[in-house]
Amino acid sequence: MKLYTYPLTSNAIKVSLLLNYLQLSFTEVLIQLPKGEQYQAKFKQLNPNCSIPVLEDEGLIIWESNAILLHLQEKYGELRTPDQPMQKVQSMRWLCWQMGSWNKVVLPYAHQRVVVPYWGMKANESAIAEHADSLPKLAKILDTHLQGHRYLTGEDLDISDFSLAASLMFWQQAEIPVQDYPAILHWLSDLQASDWWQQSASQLDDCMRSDSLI
Ligand SMILES: N[C@@H](CCC(=O)N[C@@H](CS)C(=O)NCC(=O)O)C(=O)O
Repeated sequence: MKLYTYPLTSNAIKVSLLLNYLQLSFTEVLIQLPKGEQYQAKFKQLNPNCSIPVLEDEGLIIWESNAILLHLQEKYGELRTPDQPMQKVQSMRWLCWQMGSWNKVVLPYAHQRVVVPYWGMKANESAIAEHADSLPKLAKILDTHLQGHRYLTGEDLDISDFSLAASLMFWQQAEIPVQDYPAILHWLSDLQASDWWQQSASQLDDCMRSDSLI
């Protein structure tokens, strides 16, 4: 299994979290986004969108990070039992919400305040401000839901947890304003305490310290 990735982005982090959770071994192929490697013809053949992450698994090429999570869960995770169809629907709902609503608002924080400075450039705060007004509404929806559930689809960890929590990996450093949403923080600290989260966080930390992502 090969993962084409640039580990410092939340769409890549969510895949790394799940791979570590499932304890799957894979070869990481670094696509240097700051050098524009995503536009090279060879990579474009894998993903015509010119974006990471891309998973190659036994000849199957999968792009779109949430589709990768779904594939890993279906092939290597515990399959959902047929008597829980609503859990699958709930999972899909949160995955759609993450990609369609949450990402647009939350992703710019870490990108502008962590990734861009790491590349030696100045954060563009207006890219954050463009959607920042929507954050309280979305955070409230997530927080209210989590008040009644340990994880997004109930008592069991789900791929939608990986998908949404990945974007909060750098929430303090990026000053993503979720500090007033106790259920989000509780859910996040539960995830952060796990071995697989710690493993992904420390792999990311090692990459950043070695300057291998520039
Ligand atoms: N919806 C896609 C988004 C992929 C995406 O935008 N990836 C970014 C990094 S998070 C990327 O590769 N950007 C490169 C570029 O835009 O040039 C997914 O979830 O996989």
